[in-house]
Amino acid sequence: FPLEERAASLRLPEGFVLGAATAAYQIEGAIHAEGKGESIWDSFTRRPGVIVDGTSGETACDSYHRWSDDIALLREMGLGAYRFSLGWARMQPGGQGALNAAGVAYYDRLIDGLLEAGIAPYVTLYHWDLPQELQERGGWYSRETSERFADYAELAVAAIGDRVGHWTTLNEPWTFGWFGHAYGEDAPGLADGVKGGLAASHHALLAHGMAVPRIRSAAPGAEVGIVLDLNVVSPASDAPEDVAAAKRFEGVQNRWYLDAVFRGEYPADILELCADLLPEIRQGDTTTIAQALDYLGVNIYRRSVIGAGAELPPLSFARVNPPGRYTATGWEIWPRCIRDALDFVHREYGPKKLLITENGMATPPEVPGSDGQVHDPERARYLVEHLEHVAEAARAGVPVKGYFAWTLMDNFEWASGYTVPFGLAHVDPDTRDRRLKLSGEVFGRIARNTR
Ligand code: GBH
Repeated sequence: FPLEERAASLRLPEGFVLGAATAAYQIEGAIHAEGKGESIWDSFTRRPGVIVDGTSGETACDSYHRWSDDIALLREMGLGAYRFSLGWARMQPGGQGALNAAGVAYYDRLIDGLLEAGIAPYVTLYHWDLPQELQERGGWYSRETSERFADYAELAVAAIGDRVGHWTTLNEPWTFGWFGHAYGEDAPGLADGVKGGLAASHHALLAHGMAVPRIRSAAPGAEVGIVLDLNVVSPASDAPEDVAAAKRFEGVQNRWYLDAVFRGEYPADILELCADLLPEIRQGDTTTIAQALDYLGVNIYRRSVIGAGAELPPLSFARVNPPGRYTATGWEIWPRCIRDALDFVHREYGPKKLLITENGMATPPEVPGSDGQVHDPERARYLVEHLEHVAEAARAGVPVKGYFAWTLMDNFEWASGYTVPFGLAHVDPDTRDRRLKLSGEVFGRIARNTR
Protein backbone atom coordinates (compact mmCIF):
# COMPACT_ATOMS: atom_id res chain seq x y z
CA PHE A 1 0.00 0.00 0.00
CA PRO A 2 2.26 2.79 -1.32
CA LEU A 3 0.02 5.42 0.29
CA GLU A 4 1.23 4.29 3.69
CA GLU A 5 4.78 5.02 2.59
CA ARG A 6 3.80 8.45 1.36
CA ALA A 7 2.01 9.09 4.63
CA ALA A 8 5.05 7.93 6.57
CA SER A 9 7.42 10.18 4.63
CA LEU A 10 5.35 13.34 5.13
CA ARG A 11 7.50 15.86 6.98
CA LEU A 12 5.51 18.61 8.59
CA PRO A 13 7.26 21.35 10.57
CA GLU A 14 7.90 20.98 14.28
CA GLY A 15 4.94 21.94 16.38
CA PHE A 16 2.59 21.61 13.40
CA VAL A 17 -0.98 21.05 14.68
CA LEU A 18 -3.04 18.21 13.20
CA GLY A 19 -6.70 18.10 14.10
CA ALA A 20 -10.20 17.35 12.91
CA ALA A 21 -13.14 19.71 12.50
CA THR A 22 -16.92 19.62 12.97
CA ALA A 23 -19.80 22.10 13.36
CA ALA A 24 -22.58 22.18 15.95
CA TYR A 25 -25.63 21.73 13.73
CA GLN A 26 -23.95 18.97 11.73
CA ILE A 27 -23.21 16.71 14.71
CA GLU A 28 -25.02 17.61 17.94
CA GLY A 29 -28.67 16.66 17.40
CA ALA A 30 -30.79 17.34 20.52
CA ILE A 31 -32.25 20.34 18.76
CA HIS A 32 -34.89 20.95 21.44
CA ALA A 33 -32.87 19.85 24.47
CA GLU A 34 -32.61 21.76 27.71
CA GLY A 35 -33.44 25.32 26.79
CA LYS A 36 -31.93 25.37 23.29
CA GLY A 37 -33.57 27.93 21.02
CA GLU A 38 -34.63 27.45 17.40
CA SER A 39 -32.02 28.18 14.74
CA ILE A 40 -32.44 28.95 11.04
CA TRP A 41 -31.22 25.43 10.20
CA ASP A 42 -33.94 23.92 12.43
CA SER A 43 -36.62 25.84 10.55
CA PHE A 44 -35.03 25.59 7.08
CA THR A 45 -34.77 21.78 7.20
CA ARG A 46 -38.52 21.52 7.88
CA ARG A 47 -39.30 23.06 4.50
CA PRO A 48 -40.20 20.35 2.01
CA GLY A 49 -37.70 19.74 -0.76
CA VAL A 50 -34.72 21.74 0.47
CA ILE A 51 -32.62 18.81 1.77
CA VAL A 52 -32.00 16.16 -0.91
CA ASP A 53 -32.85 13.17 1.30
CA GLY A 54 -35.46 14.99 3.42
CA THR A 55 -33.35 14.67 6.58
CA SER A 56 -32.20 17.21 9.17
CA GLY A 57 -29.77 17.58 12.05
CA GLU A 58 -32.46 16.56 14.53
CA THR A 59 -30.37 13.64 15.80
CA ALA A 60 -27.25 13.82 13.59
CA CYS A 61 -24.35 12.12 15.45
CA ASP A 62 -26.07 12.82 18.78
CA SER A 63 -22.87 14.47 19.98
CA TYR A 64 -24.90 16.37 22.57
CA HIS A 65 -25.01 13.04 24.43
CA ARG A 66 -22.06 11.22 22.87
CA TRP A 67 -19.36 13.88 23.08
CA SER A 68 -17.07 11.52 24.97
CA ASP A 69 -17.19 9.11 22.00
CA ASP A 70 -16.00 11.99 19.82
CA ILE A 71 -13.09 12.61 22.16
CA ALA A 72 -12.29 8.89 22.06
CA LEU A 73 -11.95 9.07 18.25
CA LEU A 74 -9.63 12.08 18.44
CA ARG A 75 -7.53 10.21 20.99
CA GLU A 76 -7.45 7.08 18.91
CA MET A 77 -5.92 9.12 16.07
CA GLY A 78 -3.57 10.92 18.43
CA LEU A 79 -4.74 14.35 17.21
CA GLY A 80 -3.57 17.42 19.06
CA ALA A 81 -6.55 19.66 18.33
CA TYR A 82 -10.31 19.64 17.75
CA ARG A 83 -12.12 22.40 15.88
CA PHE A 84 -15.83 22.57 16.74
CA SER A 85 -18.47 25.28 16.90
CA LEU A 86 -20.87 26.53 19.55
CA GLY A 87 -24.53 26.43 18.60
CA TRP A 88 -25.51 30.07 19.02
CA ALA A 89 -29.13 29.16 19.87
CA ARG A 90 -27.93 26.48 22.29
CA MET A 91 -25.74 29.03 24.08
CA GLN A 92 -28.17 31.96 23.83
CA PRO A 93 -31.63 30.79 22.77
CA GLY A 94 -33.10 33.93 21.16
CA GLY A 95 -29.79 35.48 20.13
CA GLN A 96 -29.78 38.01 22.94
CA GLY A 97 -29.85 38.19 26.73
CA ALA A 98 -28.68 35.63 29.24
CA LEU A 99 -26.92 32.43 28.25
CA ASN A 100 -28.63 29.05 28.55
CA ALA A 101 -26.96 27.35 31.53
CA ALA A 102 -27.44 23.83 30.10
CA GLY A 103 -25.80 24.89 26.84
CA VAL A 104 -22.83 26.37 28.67
CA ALA A 105 -22.57 23.18 30.76
CA TYR A 106 -22.49 21.05 27.60
CA TYR A 107 -19.55 22.94 26.10
CA ASP A 108 -17.88 22.98 29.53
CA ARG A 109 -17.98 19.18 29.65
CA LEU A 110 -16.65 18.92 26.11
CA ILE A 111 -13.78 21.35 26.71
CA ASP A 112 -12.81 19.75 30.01
CA GLY A 113 -12.85 16.32 28.37
CA LEU A 114 -10.64 17.54 25.52
CA LEU A 115 -8.14 19.13 27.88
CA GLU A 116 -7.97 15.98 29.98
CA ALA A 117 -7.14 14.08 26.79
CA GLY A 118 -4.45 16.62 25.85
CA ILE A 119 -6.42 17.95 22.88
CA ALA A 120 -6.56 21.71 22.28
CA PRO A 121 -10.03 23.16 21.61
CA TYR A 122 -10.30 25.52 18.60
CA VAL A 123 -13.73 27.06 19.00
CA THR A 124 -15.83 28.71 16.28
CA LEU A 125 -18.56 31.06 17.49
CA TYR A 126 -20.69 30.93 14.35
CA HIS A 127 -20.99 28.06 11.90
CA TRP A 128 -24.25 29.05 10.18
CA ASP A 129 -26.89 28.41 12.88
CA LEU A 130 -28.37 31.88 13.46
CA PRO A 131 -31.08 32.03 16.17
CA GLN A 132 -34.44 32.09 14.38
CA GLU A 133 -35.57 35.10 16.42
CA LEU A 134 -32.79 37.18 14.91
CA GLN A 135 -33.76 35.96 11.44
CA GLU A 136 -37.26 37.25 12.06
CA ARG A 137 -35.81 40.68 12.75
CA GLY A 138 -33.85 40.73 9.49
CA GLY A 139 -31.04 38.25 10.10
CA TRP A 140 -27.84 39.05 8.23
CA TYR A 141 -29.63 41.84 6.32
CA SER A 142 -29.69 43.85 9.53
CA ARG A 143 -26.91 45.65 11.41
CA GLU A 144 -28.68 44.64 14.58
CA THR A 145 -27.50 41.06 13.98
CA SER A 146 -23.88 42.29 13.89
CA GLU A 147 -24.39 43.95 17.28
CA ARG A 148 -26.09 40.86 18.72
CA PHE A 149 -23.22 38.68 17.51
CA ALA A 150 -20.65 40.87 19.26
CA ASP A 151 -22.68 40.69 22.51
CA TYR A 152 -23.01 36.92 22.20
CA ALA A 153 -19.31 36.49 21.44
CA GLU A 154 -18.30 38.38 24.58
CA LEU A 155 -20.71 36.44 26.80
CA ALA A 156 -19.74 33.06 25.36
CA VAL A 157 -16.02 33.73 25.62
CA ALA A 158 -16.40 35.01 29.19
CA ALA A 159 -18.33 31.83 30.10
CA ILE A 160 -15.95 29.21 28.72
CA GLY A 161 -12.92 31.09 27.41
CA ASP A 162 -10.61 30.54 30.34
CA ARG A 163 -9.70 27.14 28.86
CA VAL A 164 -9.76 27.99 25.14
CA GLY A 165 -6.62 29.19 23.36
CA HIS A 166 -8.08 29.74 19.88
CA TRP A 167 -11.29 31.53 18.93
CA THR A 168 -12.79 31.90 15.47
CA THR A 169 -15.54 34.46 14.90
CA LEU A 170 -17.20 33.21 11.69
CA ASN A 171 -16.97 30.15 9.50
CA GLU A 172 -17.05 30.99 5.78
CA PRO A 173 -19.00 34.22 5.42
CA TRP A 174 -18.88 33.74 1.64
CA THR A 175 -20.72 30.44 1.86
CA PHE A 176 -23.46 31.45 4.26
CA GLY A 177 -23.69 34.92 2.72
CA TRP A 178 -24.13 33.71 -0.86
CA PHE A 179 -25.60 30.21 -0.52
CA GLY A 180 -28.02 31.40 2.16
CA HIS A 181 -29.00 34.77 0.65
CA ALA A 182 -28.12 34.86 -3.08
CA TYR A 183 -28.83 31.28 -4.25
CA GLY A 184 -31.18 30.17 -1.44
CA GLU A 185 -29.65 26.69 -1.18
CA ASP A 186 -28.70 27.00 2.50
CA ALA A 187 -30.58 28.54 5.44
CA PRO A 188 -32.32 30.97 5.57
CA GLY A 189 -33.12 30.02 1.96
CA LEU A 190 -33.25 33.51 0.45
CA ALA A 191 -32.63 33.74 -3.30
CA ASP A 192 -31.97 37.47 -3.51
CA GLY A 193 -29.04 37.36 -5.92
CA VAL A 194 -26.05 39.66 -5.62
CA LYS A 195 -27.95 42.18 -3.47
CA GLY A 196 -28.61 39.47 -0.87
CA GLY A 197 -25.10 38.05 -0.97
CA LEU A 198 -23.45 41.43 -0.48
CA ALA A 199 -25.78 42.60 2.29
CA ALA A 200 -25.39 39.39 4.29
CA SER A 201 -21.62 39.41 3.76
CA HIS A 202 -21.23 43.03 4.88
CA HIS A 203 -23.18 42.53 8.09
CA ALA A 204 -21.34 39.27 8.79
CA LEU A 205 -17.96 40.97 8.37
CA LEU A 206 -19.16 43.83 10.55
CA ALA A 207 -20.19 41.27 13.18
CA HIS A 208 -16.68 39.83 13.03
CA GLY A 209 -15.06 43.26 13.41
CA MET A 210 -17.30 44.26 16.30
CA ALA A 211 -16.70 40.95 18.06
CA VAL A 212 -12.89 40.81 17.93
CA PRO A 213 -12.19 43.49 20.60
CA ARG A 214 -14.95 42.07 22.79
CA ILE A 215 -13.37 38.59 22.57
CA ARG A 216 -9.94 40.00 23.34
CA SER A 217 -11.19 41.77 26.44
CA ALA A 218 -12.98 38.63 27.66
CA ALA A 219 -10.00 36.31 26.95
CA PRO A 220 -6.84 38.42 26.85
CA GLY A 221 -4.41 35.57 26.20
CA ALA A 222 -6.32 33.79 23.44
CA GLU A 223 -5.63 33.89 19.70
CA VAL A 224 -8.48 35.26 17.59
CA GLY A 225 -9.10 34.75 13.89
CA ILE A 226 -11.67 34.24 11.15
CA VAL A 227 -12.19 31.30 8.78
CA LEU A 228 -12.59 32.06 5.07
CA ASP A 229 -13.16 29.67 2.21
CA LEU A 230 -10.73 30.72 -0.45
CA ASN A 231 -10.56 29.41 -3.99
CA VAL A 232 -7.75 30.08 -6.34
CA VAL A 233 -9.55 30.91 -9.54
CA SER A 234 -8.36 30.24 -13.07
CA PRO A 235 -10.14 31.48 -16.18
CA ALA A 236 -11.68 28.80 -18.40
CA SER A 237 -9.76 30.16 -21.41
CA ASP A 238 -7.62 33.11 -22.50
CA ALA A 239 -10.65 34.79 -24.03
CA PRO A 240 -11.06 38.26 -22.49
CA GLU A 241 -14.66 37.54 -21.41
CA ASP A 242 -13.56 34.44 -19.47
CA VAL A 243 -10.65 36.27 -17.88
CA ALA A 244 -12.96 39.11 -16.82
CA ALA A 245 -15.59 36.70 -15.42
CA ALA A 246 -12.92 34.84 -13.41
CA LYS A 247 -11.80 38.16 -11.96
CA ARG A 248 -15.36 39.09 -10.96
CA PHE A 249 -15.87 35.71 -9.29
CA GLU A 250 -12.53 35.95 -7.50
CA GLY A 251 -13.51 39.46 -6.39
CA VAL A 252 -16.56 38.26 -4.47
CA GLN A 253 -15.21 34.95 -3.26
CA ASN A 254 -11.74 36.05 -2.09
CA ARG A 255 -11.02 39.77 -2.25
CA TRP A 256 -14.31 41.03 -0.79
CA TYR A 257 -13.42 39.35 2.53
CA LEU A 258 -9.63 39.52 2.43
CA ASP A 259 -9.46 43.20 1.42
CA ALA A 260 -11.93 44.12 4.15
CA VAL A 261 -10.26 42.07 6.88
CA PHE A 262 -6.62 42.84 6.03
CA ARG A 263 -6.79 46.26 4.32
CA GLY A 264 -9.95 47.88 5.66
CA GLU A 265 -11.50 48.39 2.23
CA TYR A 266 -13.71 46.62 -0.26
CA PRO A 267 -12.35 45.91 -3.76
CA ALA A 268 -13.02 48.87 -6.06
CA ASP A 269 -13.96 46.73 -9.09
CA ILE A 270 -16.74 44.96 -7.18
CA LEU A 271 -17.99 48.19 -5.56
CA GLU A 272 -18.24 49.73 -9.01
CA LEU A 273 -19.79 46.73 -10.76
CA CYS A 274 -22.38 46.26 -8.01
CA ALA A 275 -22.93 49.94 -7.19
CA ASP A 276 -26.75 49.65 -7.38
CA LEU A 277 -26.86 46.49 -5.29
CA LEU A 278 -24.81 47.45 -2.25
CA PRO A 279 -26.09 47.47 1.32
CA GLU A 280 -25.62 50.57 3.43
CA ILE A 281 -21.88 50.67 4.16
CA ARG A 282 -21.33 53.38 6.78
CA GLN A 283 -18.25 55.48 7.22
CA GLY A 284 -15.93 53.53 9.50
CA ASP A 285 -17.43 50.09 8.81
CA THR A 286 -14.44 48.75 6.93
CA THR A 287 -12.13 50.08 9.64
CA THR A 288 -14.21 48.19 12.20
CA ILE A 289 -13.87 45.04 10.08
CA ALA A 290 -10.07 45.31 9.75
CA GLN A 291 -9.11 44.19 13.26
CA ALA A 292 -5.62 42.81 13.75
CA LEU A 293 -5.87 39.01 13.84
CA ASP A 294 -3.63 36.31 15.24
CA TYR A 295 -4.34 33.90 12.41
CA LEU A 296 -6.35 33.34 9.28
CA GLY A 297 -8.15 30.02 8.91
CA VAL A 298 -8.50 28.77 5.34
CA ASN A 299 -11.06 26.18 4.28
CA ILE A 300 -10.24 24.71 0.91
CA TYR A 301 -11.60 21.76 -1.01
CA ARG A 302 -11.09 22.51 -4.71
CA ARG A 303 -9.95 24.99 -7.31
CA SER A 304 -12.36 27.08 -9.34
CA VAL A 305 -12.25 27.23 -13.11
CA ILE A 306 -14.55 30.05 -14.15
CA GLY A 307 -15.78 31.42 -17.46
CA ALA A 308 -18.36 33.97 -18.56
CA GLY A 309 -21.94 32.83 -17.92
CA ALA A 310 -25.37 33.51 -16.52
CA GLU A 311 -24.88 33.08 -12.77
CA LEU A 312 -25.66 35.98 -10.46
CA PRO A 313 -25.66 38.98 -12.80
CA PRO A 314 -23.84 41.34 -12.90
CA LEU A 315 -21.15 38.89 -11.74
CA SER A 316 -22.22 36.81 -14.75
CA PHE A 317 -19.97 33.79 -14.50
CA ALA A 318 -20.19 30.02 -14.93
CA ARG A 319 -18.31 27.26 -13.18
CA VAL A 320 -16.48 25.00 -15.63
CA ASN A 321 -15.65 21.42 -14.68
CA PRO A 322 -12.57 20.25 -16.58
CA PRO A 323 -12.05 16.54 -17.12
CA GLY A 324 -10.36 14.94 -14.11
CA ARG A 325 -11.01 13.25 -10.76
CA TYR A 326 -14.13 14.32 -8.89
CA THR A 327 -15.59 13.67 -5.43
CA ALA A 328 -19.17 12.63 -4.65
CA THR A 329 -20.12 16.30 -4.24
CA GLY A 330 -18.92 16.92 -7.79
CA TRP A 331 -15.83 18.87 -6.74
CA GLU A 332 -12.67 18.40 -8.75
CA ILE A 333 -9.74 16.82 -6.90
CA TRP A 334 -6.78 19.15 -7.50
CA PRO A 335 -4.42 18.84 -4.54
CA ARG A 336 -2.22 21.71 -5.63
CA CYS A 337 -5.13 24.10 -4.86
CA ILE A 338 -4.14 24.11 -1.20
CA ARG A 339 -0.59 25.24 -1.99
CA ASP A 340 -1.85 27.89 -4.43
CA ALA A 341 -4.33 29.28 -1.89
CA LEU A 342 -1.68 29.44 0.84
CA ASP A 343 0.84 31.11 -1.48
CA PHE A 344 -1.75 33.61 -2.71
CA VAL A 345 -2.90 34.73 0.71
CA HIS A 346 0.62 34.81 2.13
CA ARG A 347 1.91 36.89 -0.78
CA GLU A 348 -1.02 39.31 -1.06
CA TYR A 349 -2.14 39.75 2.55
CA GLY A 350 0.62 38.38 4.76
CA PRO A 351 -1.35 37.12 7.77
CA LYS A 352 0.86 36.40 10.79
CA LYS A 353 -0.14 32.79 10.81
CA LEU A 354 -2.25 30.48 8.65
CA LEU A 355 -4.22 27.40 9.54
CA ILE A 356 -5.95 25.06 7.13
CA THR A 357 -9.19 24.82 9.10
CA GLU A 358 -10.98 22.43 6.68
CA ASN A 359 -10.01 20.11 3.84
CA GLY A 360 -11.45 16.73 2.99
CA MET A 361 -13.56 14.79 0.51
CA ALA A 362 -16.97 13.25 0.12
CA THR A 363 -17.61 9.76 -1.16
CA PRO A 364 -20.88 8.04 -2.02
CA PRO A 365 -22.50 6.44 1.06
CA GLU A 366 -20.16 3.84 2.53
CA VAL A 367 -20.86 0.42 4.02
CA PRO A 368 -18.44 -1.28 6.43
CA GLY A 369 -16.71 -4.37 5.03
CA SER A 370 -16.90 -7.84 6.55
CA ASP A 371 -14.33 -6.76 9.14
CA GLY A 372 -16.68 -3.99 10.25
CA GLN A 373 -14.48 -1.20 8.91
CA VAL A 374 -15.04 1.26 6.07
CA HIS A 375 -12.19 1.05 3.54
CA ASP A 376 -11.81 4.45 1.93
CA PRO A 377 -8.37 4.58 0.30
CA GLU A 378 -9.47 7.46 -1.95
CA ARG A 379 -10.13 9.67 1.10
CA ALA A 380 -6.79 8.67 2.64
CA ARG A 381 -5.11 9.52 -0.64
CA TYR A 382 -6.88 12.91 -0.81
CA LEU A 383 -5.65 13.82 2.68
CA VAL A 384 -2.07 12.71 2.03
CA GLU A 385 -1.85 14.50 -1.33
CA HIS A 386 -3.17 17.75 0.13
CA LEU A 387 -0.90 17.49 3.17
CA GLU A 388 2.11 17.02 0.88
CA HIS A 389 1.36 20.42 -0.62
CA VAL A 390 0.89 21.97 2.82
CA ALA A 391 4.28 20.59 3.86
CA GLU A 392 5.84 22.09 0.74
CA ALA A 393 4.29 25.48 1.41
CA ALA A 394 5.67 25.38 4.95
CA ARG A 395 9.13 24.48 3.65
CA ALA A 396 8.90 27.43 1.25
CA GLY A 397 8.35 29.79 4.18
CA VAL A 398 4.56 30.18 4.30
CA PRO A 399 3.60 30.45 8.01
CA VAL A 400 1.09 27.58 7.91
CA LYS A 401 0.97 26.06 11.38
CA GLY A 402 -1.88 23.59 11.36
CA TYR A 403 -4.28 21.43 9.35
CA PHE A 404 -7.75 20.25 10.33
CA ALA A 405 -9.39 17.46 8.33
CA TRP A 406 -13.05 17.90 7.48
CA THR A 407 -14.48 15.99 9.21
CA LEU A 408 -14.11 13.92 12.37
CA MET A 409 -17.07 11.67 11.52
CA ASP A 410 -19.87 11.34 8.96
CA ASN A 411 -22.45 14.00 9.70
CA PHE A 412 -25.30 16.13 8.36
CA GLU A 413 -23.94 17.67 5.16
CA TRP A 414 -26.36 20.64 4.95
CA ALA A 415 -28.54 20.56 1.79
CA SER A 416 -27.00 17.16 0.88
CA GLY A 417 -28.31 15.57 4.09
CA TYR A 418 -26.56 12.28 4.81
CA THR A 419 -25.87 11.37 1.16
CA VAL A 420 -22.21 12.44 0.93
CA PRO A 421 -20.11 11.28 3.92
CA PHE A 422 -16.88 13.23 4.60
CA GLY A 423 -15.85 11.51 7.87
CA LEU A 424 -12.60 10.01 9.11
CA ALA A 425 -14.96 7.82 11.11
CA HIS A 426 -18.14 6.05 10.06
CA VAL A 427 -21.23 6.59 12.19
CA ASP A 428 -23.69 3.70 12.30
CA PRO A 429 -27.01 5.19 11.17
CA ASP A 430 -29.00 3.16 13.73
CA THR A 431 -26.80 2.97 16.81
CA ARG A 432 -24.68 6.10 16.17
CA ASP A 433 -21.65 4.03 17.14
CA ARG A 434 -18.48 5.51 15.67
CA ARG A 435 -15.61 3.62 14.09
CA LEU A 436 -12.48 4.95 12.44
CA LYS A 437 -12.26 4.33 8.73
CA LEU A 438 -9.02 3.39 6.98
CA SER A 439 -8.52 7.15 6.29
CA GLY A 440 -8.79 7.88 10.01
CA GLU A 441 -6.09 5.32 10.71
CA VAL A 442 -3.81 6.78 8.05
CA PHE A 443 -4.42 10.32 9.33
CA GLY A 444 -3.68 9.12 12.84
CA ARG A 445 -0.36 7.68 11.72
CA ILE A 446 0.59 11.03 10.20
CA ALA A 447 -0.39 12.77 13.43
CA ARG A 448 1.78 10.46 15.50
CA ASN A 449 4.77 11.00 13.18
CA THR A 450 4.29 14.75 13.46
CA ARG A 451 3.97 15.17 17.21
C1 GBH B 1 -17.58 23.71 4.28
O1 GBH B 1 -18.12 24.49 3.28
C2 GBH B 1 -18.34 23.89 5.55
O2 GBH B 1 -17.68 24.76 6.44
C3 GBH B 1 -18.69 22.61 6.24
O3 GBH B 1 -19.67 22.85 7.21
C4 GBH B 1 -19.12 21.59 5.21
O4 GBH B 1 -19.64 20.43 5.79
C5 GBH B 1 -17.91 21.28 4.37
O5 GBH B 1 -17.42 22.43 3.78
C6 GBH B 1 -18.17 20.27 3.27
O6 GBH B 1 -19.08 20.77 2.35
O7 GBH B 1 -19.93 25.81 -6.30
O8 GBH B 1 -19.54 23.44 -6.44
O9 GBH B 1 -18.31 24.72 -4.84
C7 GBH B 1 -17.56 24.26 2.00
C8 GBH B 1 -17.71 25.41 1.05
C9 GBH B 1 -18.91 26.45 -0.63
C10 GBH B 1 -18.77 24.10 -0.67
C11 GBH B 1 -20.07 26.39 -1.55
C12 GBH B 1 -19.93 24.05 -1.59
C13 GBH B 1 -21.04 25.24 -3.34
C14 GBH B 1 -20.89 24.24 -4.42
N1 GBH B 1 -18.84 25.25 0.18
N2 GBH B 1 -19.96 25.24 -2.40
S1 GBH B 1 -19.60 24.59 -5.59
